[in-house]
Parts: sequence; C-alpha cells; structure tokens
Amino acid sequence: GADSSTGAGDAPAPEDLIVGFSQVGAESGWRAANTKDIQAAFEDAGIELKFSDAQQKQENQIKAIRSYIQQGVDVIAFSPVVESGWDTVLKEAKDADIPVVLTDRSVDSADTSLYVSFLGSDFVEEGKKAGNWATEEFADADAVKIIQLEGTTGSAPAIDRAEGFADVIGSDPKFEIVASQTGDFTRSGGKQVTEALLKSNPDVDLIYAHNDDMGLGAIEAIEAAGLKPGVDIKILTIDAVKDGMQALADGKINFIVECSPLLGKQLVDIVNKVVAGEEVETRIVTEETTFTQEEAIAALPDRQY
Ligand code: GYE
Repeated sequence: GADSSTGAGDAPAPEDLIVGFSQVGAESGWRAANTKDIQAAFEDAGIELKFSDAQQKQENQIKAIRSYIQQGVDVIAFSPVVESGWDTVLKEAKDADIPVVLTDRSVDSADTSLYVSFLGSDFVEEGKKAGNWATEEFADADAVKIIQLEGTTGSAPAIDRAEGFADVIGSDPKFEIVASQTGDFTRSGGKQVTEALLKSNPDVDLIYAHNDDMGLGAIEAIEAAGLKPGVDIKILTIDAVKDGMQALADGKINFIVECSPLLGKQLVDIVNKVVAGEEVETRIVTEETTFTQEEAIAALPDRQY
C-alpha cells in the first residue's frame, strides 16, 4: 500500500504495489508461455508479483488466494482451474477490499461483483472456428467419425470448446463424436487417451483436441499404431504454440485455432487502473486467428512461443 497518496484517484507508484497471482499449473506449452509473459510484464512494470502454481488443483488455488488475502496484497489475479466453487473465497477477497481479476479462464459465479474484470479468450468462439473448419474439410464426406480429447474436466475452455464445436457440427448428422474423454490438457494425457480410444475406434477420421499438447500426444499414439497423423487420421487443435505450429507445418496436424497466452501487458494495465480507482472493462476478449498448414509455415520463423 502507498503512504504517499494525496487524494482519490491518485495512482500509487508501481514499487508500492503487490499483486498475487495464482496460476493453474504447468500443464501445457500454452501455460508455460502464459506464465512467462505475465512474469515478464510485471517485471517490466516494476510491480512485485507473488506467483503460485496450483498444479491443476482447485484446493491449492483457494489456499493461495487466502494467503494473498492474509498478506494484504493490492490486487489478486488468477486463472481458475475449474469454473465452479469460487463464491466463498471470492467473497472473502471482496470483504477484505481486495479487487480480483480473472485471467484466461472464467468462473460461473452468479454474483459478478466478486471480480472486477475477466481478461481472456472467447472459448465458445474457438470451438466454433474448429467446427467450421471441420465442416469445410469434410464437405464431400458422407460420414465423419470424431474422437474428442477434452481439456481438464470442469474447466471453462473444456466446457466451452466442446460446446462451440458441437453447435456447429451438430447441424449435420454425418458428424459423429464416437468418443470423448479428458486428457487434462497434457501431452501424456492426450497420448494415453488416444492409444486406448484408437483400439475401439480404428476407423476414426478426425481427432479434435482441446489444445495442441493433447494433439501432440495423439500424434505419438497414431504413429505408434502404424498410422500417419494428418493423413490417415486428421488432427484439429486449439492454441498455436510453437510445437503445435511445427507439427502443423510438418503436416501432422491439419488446422489450429489460435488462443493467445500473451495476457501479461493487459493484466498490468487492468491492475494499474484498478488501484488508481479508474473504471475497467468487465470483459476484455483476446484477439485471435486460425492457421492452416501453409500459414503455419509462414508464421513459424517469427513465432515467439
Ligand atoms: O488452451 C491449454 C491450457 O486456459 C486457454 O489451458 C487455457 C488452456 C489452453 O492448458 O493449453
């Protein structure tokens, strides 16, 4: 807290601020890039960032948030691993007058006064973009069997990416999701689930993975089964991290919907506004694109993460 403040609306100096950030985990390339970007942005801004990694466990995030409340940080930011079950701890932050910013993932709390802003992607839109590609890619097919590799159960991106995709492909009965299981957004999860599901569904046409890492795990499983990823079985993913883009350029993935992890600068901006008592937008949506194999080849040399 600043002690040199002279009146309402005065922005405290960056070196007087402390922000507590509770990260989901280190499950994917996306997450690694997100962590790096957030840490770098606060470093550049000269604002102290307390950082904790919840290892994909909600109880760890709740503990971290409570400890930030106890320490009296100026702002709490976090990326909620799952959507539900946050009201109690968010109420505790509110009672302690500590503003909370949701970063990357949302909560399903009915009381939106529990947080000041939600900065991140529109995951339903991402799922729709994935569905639109599938519709075009398989325009001439009579039947399309799909395996869906879901993200972490109960997480906003897993729920919304499934929903957006189903919304689009659901209008054409030739598309059938023959199996859908969580791979927890990890490469090893994607590999294990694909290995198992390929045995019962050897004639699958498309794997829709909720992130690149699970798609990369699926590639390993498909190759181990003696098949060609991207050719015998097409692969559609979300994120566009470097390893995913490389696999896309190599022809092993067929299409990637981008989800940007570069949220650091915007988060710093929100923090600065909140502590200065300025209005902040309650929802800030990240701008994103999509990549074909040709576009991945062109974009790879400049890809930062
Ligand atoms: O797509 C996935 C990560 O919440 C948008 O989490 C994020 C997702 C991202 O593990 O790779």
